[in-house]
Amino acid sequence: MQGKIALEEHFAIAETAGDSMGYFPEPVRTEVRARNADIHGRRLALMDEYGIEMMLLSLNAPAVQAIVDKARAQEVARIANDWLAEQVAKRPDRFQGLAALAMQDAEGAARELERCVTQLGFRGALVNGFSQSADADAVLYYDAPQYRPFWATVERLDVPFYLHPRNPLPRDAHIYDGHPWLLGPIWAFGQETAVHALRLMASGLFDAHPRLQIILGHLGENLPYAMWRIDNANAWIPNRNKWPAKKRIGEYFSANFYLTTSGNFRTQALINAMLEIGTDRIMFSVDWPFENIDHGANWFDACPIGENDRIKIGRTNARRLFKLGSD
Ligand code: GRE
Ligand code: ZN
Repeated sequence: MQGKIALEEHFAIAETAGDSMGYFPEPVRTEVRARNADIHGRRLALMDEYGIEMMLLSLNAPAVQAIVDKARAQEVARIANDWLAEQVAKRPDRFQGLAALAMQDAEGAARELERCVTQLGFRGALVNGFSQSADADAVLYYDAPQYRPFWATVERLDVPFYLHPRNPLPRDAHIYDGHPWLLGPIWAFGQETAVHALRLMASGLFDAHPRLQIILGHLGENLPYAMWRIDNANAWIPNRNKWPAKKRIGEYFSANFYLTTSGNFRTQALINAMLEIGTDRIMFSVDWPFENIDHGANWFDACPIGENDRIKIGRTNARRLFKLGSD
């Protein structure tokens, strides 16, 4: 398919280039580092070759979220966003931006998002899971009350928020002791991100801000497969669990979430996601440079779904959500 849009596509700046490299032994590490640093060379050539008209670009992970010094986290986010704006300005027909945000400071993050959207023309934000903070060794999840004004800003600006994976901190990762292979993209990224998304759904955030739209990668971090059981297990025994939100968890999933195909190029998983959340809420992505454009595009272009669905998932859903034009 020509004209695809891909939206979980990363780059790195000098300050973040070393992040996550532990997952890539040589010689792939050198290759991924080079991919991360490139925008207009090989990346653009591969986009041409595999029918990707546009990438929405975002900083790599965990980057800003793992910087415990609040002021430094804000500085790195700003450096990355300014650099990204310069790259987008060179080829706005092929690249658009998603903002990095130092969520360590909810108010500052809202201000930076507003700057990125209104002054730099960015289309939304991509944040790498919880943020670390030096205060009391905290891990900050965004269902916490101090983030409500931030979410009000996201809703007012009418831009989507991509909740991208990161690993749990070592102190919270004992289940993986002796099995480090389970960390990162193999399992822990998805587990961590799915729980964060469920926290948002249960918190009442989407009752207060019903127009918020959260994007999850990797075909929903396994949530489409789990959604029925979550609500059913909570429904058949009265008063088993209580949460602040007014509706069933699945209702928020269907109304406030979009999924992308990043790094999960599997027809069976796509069809499950289509049945659970619907074709209007799934969008093509690769997860370059950590996954491969040829793997994602070759699978997607040939996977056995209807052509109307391919066009929606490959292009028009993203055009609508990110206000990229109506065709
Ligand atoms: C990512 O998407 O950010 C990522 C990493 C490291 C390994 C795989 C991966 O940061 O998808
Ligand atoms: Zn990614």
